[in-house]
Amino acid sequence: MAPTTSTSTSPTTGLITFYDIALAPPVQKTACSPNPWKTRYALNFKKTPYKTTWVPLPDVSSVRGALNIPASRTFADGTPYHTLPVISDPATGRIVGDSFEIAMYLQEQYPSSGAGDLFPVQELDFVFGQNLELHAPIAETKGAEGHITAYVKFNTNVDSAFTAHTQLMLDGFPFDPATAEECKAIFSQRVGAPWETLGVSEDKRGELLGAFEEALSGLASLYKKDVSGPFLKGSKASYADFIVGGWLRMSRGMLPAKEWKALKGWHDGVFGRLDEALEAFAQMD
Ligand SMILES: N[C@@H](CCC(=O)N[C@@H](CS)C(=O)NCC(=O)O)C(=O)O
Repeated sequence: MAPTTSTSTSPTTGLITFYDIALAPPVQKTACSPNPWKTRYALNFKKTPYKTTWVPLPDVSSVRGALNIPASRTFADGTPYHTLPVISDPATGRIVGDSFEIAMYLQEQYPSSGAGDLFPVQELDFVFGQNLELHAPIAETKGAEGHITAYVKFNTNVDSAFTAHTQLMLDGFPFDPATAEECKAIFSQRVGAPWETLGVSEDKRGELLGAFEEALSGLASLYKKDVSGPFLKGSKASYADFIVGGWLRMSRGMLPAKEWKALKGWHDGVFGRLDEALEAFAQMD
């Protein structure tokens, strides 16, 4: 996969632009796309000044296309899948269009900014064994080296563990009423089934929630290694926490309230504590 970055010819000064997906207004309250959240956490951790551009879901392809960067995902039939987040950094002229590559870019470009190292050395041996058949497979980021490859693997496995259960969240998708029908049609077309049939009915939720809790047990064990918490490395957050935290934001924003409350309590409450602690890196402009 080609790196999802480009360099324009004339770097200038100014704020980084961070492109996130606009859902129902007020967008700051409903933002719950996991990959953009990983980036927001990373930007706030680094304290790199930025400005958010909110992009309506149906406009993601055209906005990204205008930035001249390749798609970071591919649909199962081989066509490009244009996604956010993207950041554009006028200080270097770089435009980066994949959440993991953005984190690596920030670490490389701003090594000691803010809270310091996004990628401290640590054991991240969480594996989600299930093989997912997705309409747009999850790709492993290329270009990472050394100990950062453990973070890449962790990212892929955490993405898979949550993605396997996002069906539970579909009925709570906070569509912007202005584009809801258009978005539902796009999603329906991707999976080849009407939107209304994609959620999970009341009688089947218990079983799938049980599987979700079980899927997160290995991840929870990692969190319990340093019992001081709330992060994997105790009081020091790292990009691994932001990966999990991005998905917790989606869970918080889209699961029915009582199921989100249950998730926060699973495995002795490690995920609830993590989500709360990540408020320190959740500021929006
Ligand atoms: N590998 C990419 C994946 C990004 C991704 O899947 N973004 C989703 C939101 S979390 C998206 O933009 N979806 C737009 C759509 O489904 O139309 C990354 O890590 O940035």
